[in-house]
Amino acid sequence: MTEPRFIPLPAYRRYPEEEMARRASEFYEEVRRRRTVRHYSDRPVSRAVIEDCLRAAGTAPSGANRQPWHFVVVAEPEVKRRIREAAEQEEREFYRHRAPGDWLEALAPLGTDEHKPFLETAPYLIAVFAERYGAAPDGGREQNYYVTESVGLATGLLITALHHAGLATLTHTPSPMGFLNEILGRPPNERPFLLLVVGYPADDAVVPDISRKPLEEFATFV
Ligand code: IYR
Repeated sequence: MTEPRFIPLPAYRRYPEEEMARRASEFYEEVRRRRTVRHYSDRPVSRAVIEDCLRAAGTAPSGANRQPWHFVVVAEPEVKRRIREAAEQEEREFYRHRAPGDWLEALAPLGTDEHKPFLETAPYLIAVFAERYGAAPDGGREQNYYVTESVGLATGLLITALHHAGLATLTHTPSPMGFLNEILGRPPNERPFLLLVVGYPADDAVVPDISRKPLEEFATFV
């Protein structure tokens, strides 16, 4: 058994209560401005910004600290084109045949369909993969834990970091997404989790007129 090693908690900051309240409220004001965007500008985005946002994502807590995520950042137009082609093929099936009526009804307020031009317009697609198992030092399989939860937490941080930097995102989940392994050359232990579209919103971007639940509806204090 490996013995645990401990260090004093590094870099923790305790704020005076007033400042804490102000920070909490300001953060909420910042994140509530985030909207999922489906209309993108082709304006380039600095790779260094994407790298920092990925570093932020990589600070997420994970089961047994396995950090079971891998992010593939796609900027190459030909690769984006192939991803769009494969995604639209799946989406056509979804919207025309696979989706049950109640699912289509639930999506109706969003106005989505099988056309995904943003997969080529936006400067970056970030394919998020979940490492179902890792490689042990002896070449065998190393079990990962709470993989979906861990990758979800990292992706949430990534979306928040990108928003904080002034970029728009779209959480896109073509289903099934196996084509991402093939196009991006990822190994079979990595399960595609979602595809994040990243860039500046188009000048004429519009978003669905939908609202968020008030706190009382989604939180209970006992
Ligand atoms: N993957 C499809 C359908 C879709 C599903 C859900 I759940 C959404 O919140 C939005 C869309 C698409 O991307 O169009």
